[in-house]
Amino acid sequence: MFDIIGDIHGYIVTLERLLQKMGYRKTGGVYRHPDRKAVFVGDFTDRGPGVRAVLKLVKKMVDAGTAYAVMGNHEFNFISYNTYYNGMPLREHSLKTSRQIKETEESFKGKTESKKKLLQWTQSLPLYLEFDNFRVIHACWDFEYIERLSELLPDQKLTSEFLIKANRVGTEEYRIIEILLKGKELILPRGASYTDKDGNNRRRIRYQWWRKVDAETTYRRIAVNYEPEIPNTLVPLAEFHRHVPYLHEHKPVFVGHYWQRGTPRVLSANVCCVDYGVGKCHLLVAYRFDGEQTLSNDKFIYVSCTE
Ligand SMILES: [Mn+2]
Repeated sequence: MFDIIGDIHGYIVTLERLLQKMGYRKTGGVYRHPDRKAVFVGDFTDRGPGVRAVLKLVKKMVDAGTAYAVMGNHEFNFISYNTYYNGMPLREHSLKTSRQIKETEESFKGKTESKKKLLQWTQSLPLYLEFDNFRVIHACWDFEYIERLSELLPDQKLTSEFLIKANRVGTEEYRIIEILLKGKELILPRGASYTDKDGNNRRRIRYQWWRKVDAETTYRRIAVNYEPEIPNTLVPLAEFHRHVPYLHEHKPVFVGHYWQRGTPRVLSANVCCVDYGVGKCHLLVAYRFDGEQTLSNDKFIYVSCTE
């Protein structure tokens, strides 16, 4: 069976502690478990001190068949920042983007060959995984966009052409990456805003794409993370014209990305987020999945970050 592991963001020591706590042992330079496999939900890079080591560890496990991994939005940005087209990087090198990727770039200082190899491997990661009885994606399982993606990229690997288009606002490729790797958002009514965990003033909320919505749905109640400043006013139903809830009869789906707080708990009977914001005293979390259709809060395992 499978251990689905949340966003790591360069915290290598914490990752090794979680793997050991779950019974994985390093043999022949690779972590493995006698009868389980790990599944990583992406976001290996940025923030922590050991980005290169995390990428190496995960790649070794995937290459040896002891783990699976999907791409997160931070890997997408890492690739785009380091890919040039007509002499320009696909993701601009502004103060903001350079600050976001600082720890990742630093971990590769003087390691040009290693960076090239790991960038190539990162670009080969699938955007989603579908198993017999569960699914994995970094942020949002949307049937329509996943079908469209599988038409555009039949073998699931990001091509240069797709990557170029996906960095251009307004293209279908851009939209696919936004939805699958960053989730769905709603723009707040005119004049409304709130302050997020990093102190940024925001006019958009990430919303619970898996939920059923109706005429009573408010911005505050449908937001993924509760913030008292989000207005409790009704969301016009027209905002949900493309909304398809993730019904309970669908296979369980595991995501990262959403930086949950408190004691780990499932988002619904068949939707589970394993991102608890590792770093700054938060948790690195895994869900130990044994094929159940109804997920349980008892199956989380975690370590707190000490790096
Ligand atoms: Mn993310």
